[in-house]
Amino acid sequence: MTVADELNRRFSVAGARFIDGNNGLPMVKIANDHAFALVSIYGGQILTFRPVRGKEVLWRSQNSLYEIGKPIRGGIPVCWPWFGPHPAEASQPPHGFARIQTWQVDSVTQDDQGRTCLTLFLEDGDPTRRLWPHAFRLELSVRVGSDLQVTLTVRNPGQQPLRCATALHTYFAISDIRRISIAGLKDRVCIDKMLRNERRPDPRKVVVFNEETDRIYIDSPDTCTILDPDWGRRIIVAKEGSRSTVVWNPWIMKASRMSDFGADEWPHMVCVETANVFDDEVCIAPAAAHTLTARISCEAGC
Ligand code: TA6
Repeated sequence: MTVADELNRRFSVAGARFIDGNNGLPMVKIANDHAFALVSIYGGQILTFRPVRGKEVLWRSQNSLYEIGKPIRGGIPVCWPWFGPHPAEASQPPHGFARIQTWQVDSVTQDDQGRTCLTLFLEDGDPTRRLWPHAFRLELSVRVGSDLQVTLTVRNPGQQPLRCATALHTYFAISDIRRISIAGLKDRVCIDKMLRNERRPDPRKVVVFNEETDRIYIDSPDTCTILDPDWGRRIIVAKEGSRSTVVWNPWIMKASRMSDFGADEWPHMVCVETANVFDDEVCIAPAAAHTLTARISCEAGC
């Protein structure tokens, strides 16, 4: 009996089925009246989301790896408890360890609107305490309807305050990075990682792309919209509990240096990440919790 078989035995709900996915990793395939989605239990990572009347919303590399201990390139990786390189130990996994651990399934249900609701969780254990000596519980709640709602809750069961960075590192599928723009970040202070983390407000009404772009917009709680005229669609990224927005495209050279990123894929993705990083890291009191939510929807037109 595989992990998927056991999960199907424990959780049986219309519109959701556990499968042995890529490389045998346990995943849950969701197909309801609103949308299709695929979620990897490994990493607690949403891999695809496609409304029944529309194109795929999330981007995933053709070269993604599906190996325990390595992150899956694409979808919505969970970056926690640090963002980017580990602040002190270069040997630690980038973007924390949550995306390279196998999570557990807490519940799978269908609500009264036919939306599929999945909750996964990850708790501290020997593998995580070797990397980060704190007790914690992460809960990822995914609601698949005509929009995709993702909520990450960080609980602090310990006796000491828990300081952490969090990001839903969402990869969006787009027509061409040189033809899209992102609205919602005007006048927000941006930390530009391409300019040695220089900080300055971005006065532009929309962010456009003509080179490698790696920017953290701090104190940016607003909804962002990806405007994609060639595909005639807008992707709306609304959020709660998030004060940072990270915008990334590796462009040609950086993409060519990543083995899990196809050489010709860089024009067809953009990351708009719902986060609390850098100045916006959160400090969670003992017995308290912090919740961050992204709500992703698509509209026709631009
Ligand atoms: O969110 C942007 C970023 O921090 C970039 O600097 C780049 O490293 C990207 O994340 C991907 O990181 P990964 O560890 O998934 O290759």
